[in-house]
Amino acid sequence: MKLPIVVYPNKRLKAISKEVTEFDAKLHKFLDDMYDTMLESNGLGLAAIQVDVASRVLLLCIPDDEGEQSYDDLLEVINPKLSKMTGSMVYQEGCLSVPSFYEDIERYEKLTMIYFDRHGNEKVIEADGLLSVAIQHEIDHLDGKLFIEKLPYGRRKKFEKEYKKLQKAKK
Ligand code: QAP
Ligand code: CO
Repeated sequence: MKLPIVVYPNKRLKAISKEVTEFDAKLHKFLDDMYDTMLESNGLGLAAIQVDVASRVLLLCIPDDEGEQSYDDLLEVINPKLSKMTGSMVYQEGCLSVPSFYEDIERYEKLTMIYFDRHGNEKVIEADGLLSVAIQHEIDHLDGKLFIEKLPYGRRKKFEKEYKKLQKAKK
């Protein structure tokens, strides 16, 4: 079931999400609904707060070399913690909660993430490139942060102006 997406400037996106404690059927149904929502919206990542649930849950599904997204590459991430962040890279990011806007953002190039899967099993993954960038973007959501907050003052101003114009045109 597809869930409605919360979009900027909705203040719910600033909520600090809480750790998951129950790895039960309700969580599994929610993860399945998040997956439907992400795919139907053409996303490669989605955090729970983007569908108005303040839990430390996120999904990632990075397309392969042909640009295909497959269920086999789905990463369900619960209560993540980052370590061993190294290097830096710039990637043009977007966000389902900031529709039709893309900007270059600097992030760590490599990192290690410890997290739990849907059954409460602890996992470790080493990530670089797009996966590393996407992990950092989604974990920022769990802490109430959006990628546009990383823009320098001038570009942020330009964004606010263009975004307002776009929102008006949509109404
Ligand atoms: C986060 O973003 C991300 O504006 C996931 O009209 C993005 O899935 C991490 C999307 C880039 C790393 C690099 C955005 C779809 C999807 C839009 C997304 C839109 C339709 C964004
Ligand atoms: Co996002």
